[in-house]
Amino acid sequence: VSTSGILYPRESESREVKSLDGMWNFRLSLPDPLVGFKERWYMKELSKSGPVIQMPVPSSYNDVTVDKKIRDHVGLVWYDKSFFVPESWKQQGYKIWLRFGSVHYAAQVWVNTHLVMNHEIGHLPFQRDITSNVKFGRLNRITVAVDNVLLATTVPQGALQNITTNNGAKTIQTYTFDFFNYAGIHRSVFMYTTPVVYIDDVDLTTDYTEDGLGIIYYNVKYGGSLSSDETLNCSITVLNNENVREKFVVIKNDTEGLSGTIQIENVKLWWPYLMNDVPGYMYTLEIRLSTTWNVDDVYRIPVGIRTIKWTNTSFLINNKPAYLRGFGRHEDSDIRGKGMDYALVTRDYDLIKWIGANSYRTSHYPYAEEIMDFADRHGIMVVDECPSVDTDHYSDKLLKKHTTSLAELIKRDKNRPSVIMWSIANEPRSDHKDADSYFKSVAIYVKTLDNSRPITAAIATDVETDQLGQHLDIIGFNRYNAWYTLPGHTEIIRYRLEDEATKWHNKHNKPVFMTEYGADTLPGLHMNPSFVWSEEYQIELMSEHFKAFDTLRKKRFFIGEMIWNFADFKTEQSVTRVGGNKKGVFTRQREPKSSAHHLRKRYWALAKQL
Ligand code: GCB
Repeated sequence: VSTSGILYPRESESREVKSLDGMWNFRLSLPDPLVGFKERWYMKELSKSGPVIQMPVPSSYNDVTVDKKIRDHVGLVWYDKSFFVPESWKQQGYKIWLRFGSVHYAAQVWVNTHLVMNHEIGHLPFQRDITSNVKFGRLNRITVAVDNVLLATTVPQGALQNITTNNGAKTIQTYTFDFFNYAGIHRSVFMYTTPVVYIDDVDLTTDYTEDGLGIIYYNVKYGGSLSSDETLNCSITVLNNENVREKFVVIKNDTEGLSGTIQIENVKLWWPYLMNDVPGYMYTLEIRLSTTWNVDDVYRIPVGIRTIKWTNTSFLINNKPAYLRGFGRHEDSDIRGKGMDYALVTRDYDLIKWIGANSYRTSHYPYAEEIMDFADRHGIMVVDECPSVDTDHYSDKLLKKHTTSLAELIKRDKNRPSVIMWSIANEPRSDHKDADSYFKSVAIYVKTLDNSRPITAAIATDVETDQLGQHLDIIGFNRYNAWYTLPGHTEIIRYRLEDEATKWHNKHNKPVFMTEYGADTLPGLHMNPSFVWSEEYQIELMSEHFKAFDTLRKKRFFIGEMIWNFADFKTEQSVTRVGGNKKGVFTRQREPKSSAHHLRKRYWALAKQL
């Protein structure tokens, strides 16, 4: 893992940001998966290699066209785009960076025929200084090869299978996780500039005293090299949410580096939605780095001041116990697949607030930074999950990649007040004999990166055989009583749920929350009495869970409920999925099923009680 930072590109007096989103040239690597490498497609325009189509970025490529070959493609696809680098950027002596928010699953990037980046693991950003590869005042070209193949050593895991067809052998992708393996350039592509000596990374943690003093611990890291006769100065201005200056500090550049403490009187804390009149209060740190011979670099980073604590029975935010009312979700919608889309994100947060939720889990991979920004600003608590889902076939190689995904995630999201826990896995085969030492390593590693937040996971293994819970701070569990287990029998829910949650707590003496429960529901299917797949059944199943949750809440160790799922989403083709997974309380088009109204009553009632 590289030690440099991955700050989100923001323009400032010293930084220009240019979006490379839009239509890119696109083609599948066919018939030979490696033909693009053999014929070196990155040496010239992609359109010179053969026929291309136009593909939107950001977007998954799978559902944009009506071509099944594109939707179900296994292996490499190629993208390219031409763009200008202004001549003025050279005169100003800028460093030029190229940054991808996420390419799934693996990417190789060329700039003007030079290979500049290799990145594996989707859902996470990567960047590189490309100053020496660009041509100023002229047309430049980026070529990207994207591979969607998942194997036993990728995160998440998958396998290739050969099948025989009329036209001979064919390779298909298989995986056990329950969402479509969308691929492509999923998030925005930015080119941006910094001065030669620049703010590379910032670490922020926060605290406050009972008499209203807010405390920000900061550590600023710079990149680029100083000449021997050059000195470095750094200052931080804290602005409130009306952009009025609250504080100004000059940082000493001593042996400790650029680190220290800022105190803010009459602090306004960051509170979750419906826990305070002003949820999601954010200050801005305006960091200015000056050197003798270069232009100053200015970077503004939002910061919310709050504390997170946990005991063996509770989870506290600003020393107040918090009860999570939330969802498991997906980045998923019609046509764009996992492509980041501001209209969709805005609608989703509007629905989250309408329903009175205060939290969600980024099941089963990190979500776009733009989505996380909304969480910070609206006070929505996020259980931030790495892309490890259904982990099986434990190996050292897998462990390395799994921990890399967490390192990249924590580097990206460490300063976000909305992030309240790190989820290190969803439903791993944690009864496997190798799971114990594997997850012990993962958990220890995460603690070395961040010990200010608890770690959790969504466990599906039985309490008795699970090996993962012992390594967590907070236990999350997924259970489908009266769905996969005894479908139709909602009468088992209260007994089983109360029993199991209590067993989790008793085994580990840790707080427990339910990370998944739910029922597939076809909107518009009504049956009385309730029957599986009907809107009535989803409501009945939820009501029984609510009763169990209320009993459990009285026992104090139970800290939250997250229904599966926020909205319907696409999965692999299977006979148990009718047009995808239908456990959403909203449809895939983000309209409510009856269950959304039912959940809304509960979440608002809970919000008022607490
Ligand atoms: C689970 C998985 C989730 C699935 C869900 C289901 O346990 O964590 O990815 O979508 O069950 O609906 O089967």
